[in-house]
Amino acid sequence: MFTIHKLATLTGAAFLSCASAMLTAAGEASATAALALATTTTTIPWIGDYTATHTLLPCAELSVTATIVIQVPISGPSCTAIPGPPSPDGSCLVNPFCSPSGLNIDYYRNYLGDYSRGDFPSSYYITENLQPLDSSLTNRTFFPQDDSPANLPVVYPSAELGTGGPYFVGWTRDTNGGITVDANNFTLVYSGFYRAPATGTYSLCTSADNRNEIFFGDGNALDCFEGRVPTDASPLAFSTGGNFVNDVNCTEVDLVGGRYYPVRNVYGDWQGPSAFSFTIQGPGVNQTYDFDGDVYPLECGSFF
Ligand SMILES: *[C@@H]1O[C@H](CO)[C@@H](O)[C@H](O)[C@H]1NC(C)=O
Ligand SMILES: *[C@@H]1O[C@H](CO)[C@@H](O)[C@H](O)[C@H]1NC(C)=O
Ligand SMILES: *[C@@H]1O[C@H](CO)[C@@H](O)[C@H](O)[C@H]1NC(C)=O
Ligand SMILES: *[C@@H]1O[C@H](CO)[C@@H](O)[C@H](O)[C@H]1NC(C)=O
Ligand SMILES: [Ca+2]
Repeated sequence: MFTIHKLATLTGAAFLSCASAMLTAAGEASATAALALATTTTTIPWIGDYTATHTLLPCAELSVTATIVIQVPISGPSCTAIPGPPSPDGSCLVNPFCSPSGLNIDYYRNYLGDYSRGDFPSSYYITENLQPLDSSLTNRTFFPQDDSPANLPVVYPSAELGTGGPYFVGWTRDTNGGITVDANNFTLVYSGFYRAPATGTYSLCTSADNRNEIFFGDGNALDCFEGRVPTDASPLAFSTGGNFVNDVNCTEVDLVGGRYYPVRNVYGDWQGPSAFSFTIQGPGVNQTYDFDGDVYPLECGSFF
């Protein structure tokens, strides 16, 4: 099947040769040749699915005139494949003119002891309708392990945690996209689209102090139709860490080259030192957390 963007209708007996021939939807060269011979050309813009095979009759069977409909696919900006459907492979439609300016990174409030500790849900930033404290773009999904500061005043703001919940006043750290956070406790959401460079099986891996959840694909990272982010999705993988031990967890996904897959990482640090890594490895792609040229912000999505 094939999405038709333009139909050219040709009328005229001159076009028909004595040989039998088949014109198919993909035959752009045939379509061009046919246009050159046409006596009448009518172009009708049309969006929809239409699979066509037209058989030209031998001369002996010809009546005086005939009408041939030829499908002419729209030509893309640089001959890249026409984007596939949003599902079932999990990819979204993305504006093909959008440039890979990075993933969105949004910094949210995460009270000491909340997300990334226990079963506090990662969807809280949506269900509580939080506004980001800061937002930017980034091609990188990694920041290294840090340690608690030695010379800052300590308070214990959480009644529940008591002395188990020290808060170092004035402690900050750099993360990604130029965003500096309250290093004691914070949440970062990385979201956008990953354009798979090739078809094959990819491995998505993460480690975190204290927790990261990987959401990937249509209906999981976001809904490709409306762009809505689900609050009830289960992550494809998650990892937890702390006390300088951050184990890696991975998941595998089958991707089609050239398609755009929505991805969302919800990272949290509920207390103390922090660290984060999200990597992708695939066919011809070494494991990396640097995605220059391969990631697109949410605003590039074609939603309805
Ligand atoms: C960190 O936790 C403290 C205590 O709950 C809170 O006052 C502060 O707003 C939190 N910082 C962030 C960035 O969430
Ligand atoms: C890795 O994921 C499994 C579930 O798939 C989970 O039980 C385990 O706790 C995770 N490991 C870490 C370090 O979070
Ligand atoms: C992947 O890593 C190997 C070994 O370091 C290197 O030789 C190769 O060029 C890398 N491939 C890409 C696509 O970066
Ligand atoms: C991400 O990489 C692309 C391609 O190199 C670049 O154009 C873009 O400015 C980068 N974005 C950020 C936030 O660095
Ligand atoms: Ca921590």
